[in-house]
Amino acid sequence: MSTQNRFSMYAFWRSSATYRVRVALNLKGLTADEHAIDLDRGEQRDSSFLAVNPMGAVPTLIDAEAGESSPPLSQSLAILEFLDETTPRPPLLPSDPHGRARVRSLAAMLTADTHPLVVPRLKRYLTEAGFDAAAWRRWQIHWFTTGLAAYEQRLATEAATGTYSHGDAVTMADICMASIVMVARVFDIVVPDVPTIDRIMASCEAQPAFAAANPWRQEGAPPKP
Ligand SMILES: N[C@@H](CCC(=O)N[C@@H](CS)C(=O)NCC(=O)O)C(=O)O
Repeated sequence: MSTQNRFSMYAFWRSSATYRVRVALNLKGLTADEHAIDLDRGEQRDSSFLAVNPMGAVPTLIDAEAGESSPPLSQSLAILEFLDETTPRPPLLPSDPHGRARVRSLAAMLTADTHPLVVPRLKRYLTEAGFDAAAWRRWQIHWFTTGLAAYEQRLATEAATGTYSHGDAVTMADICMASIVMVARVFDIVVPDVPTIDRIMASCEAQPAFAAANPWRQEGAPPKP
């Protein structure tokens, strides 16, 4: 019997976008063999990796069952939707269109409007443009706080918020929220005054699928300071 895993994934231990896919795989009882792309060493810009993902970013998921003409799967949200369509249980999106739109909107606040502002390629550009370590830290704190405060405001004021960001089951929104809180923690940034996020985060972390995706538990992670 073949022991080869269906999925393999280019990943990095602290990557927020990779964390999203790890949680989704765990929730659905799937696994992926990981190949580390060391973002601190700039391996994402190696020509061999750019041939796999021209954006030079992780995660990138390879599905051994995909046809020869199917490219690697990139973009964490596209991967989450792919996993949800191919392994529907437990669902990562609600069943009604308004609910799905709300969850996708919450997810996009953090994955489209927050996360790209704190990735290594942006740090590299701003550093070359004159940012020192203190300016970068102020920048990180500003954008993590802006994104999570806006997310908190929606959770605290919208009736659809429940045990989790949308109702009483984990959705894509929680995975994205946790991915941003986690990477902020890795950078030792704690955003204050987000009680709803803190409450939901505690519920997420109590679940094995989230706990197993903790960045500090991944291969390649340095000892936790
Ligand atoms: N929108 C992409 C973001 C991917 C991304 O930027 N990943 C980061 C790690 S979390 C990365 O690989 N960055 C490399 C760089 O910025 O040079 C997704 O959701 O997958």
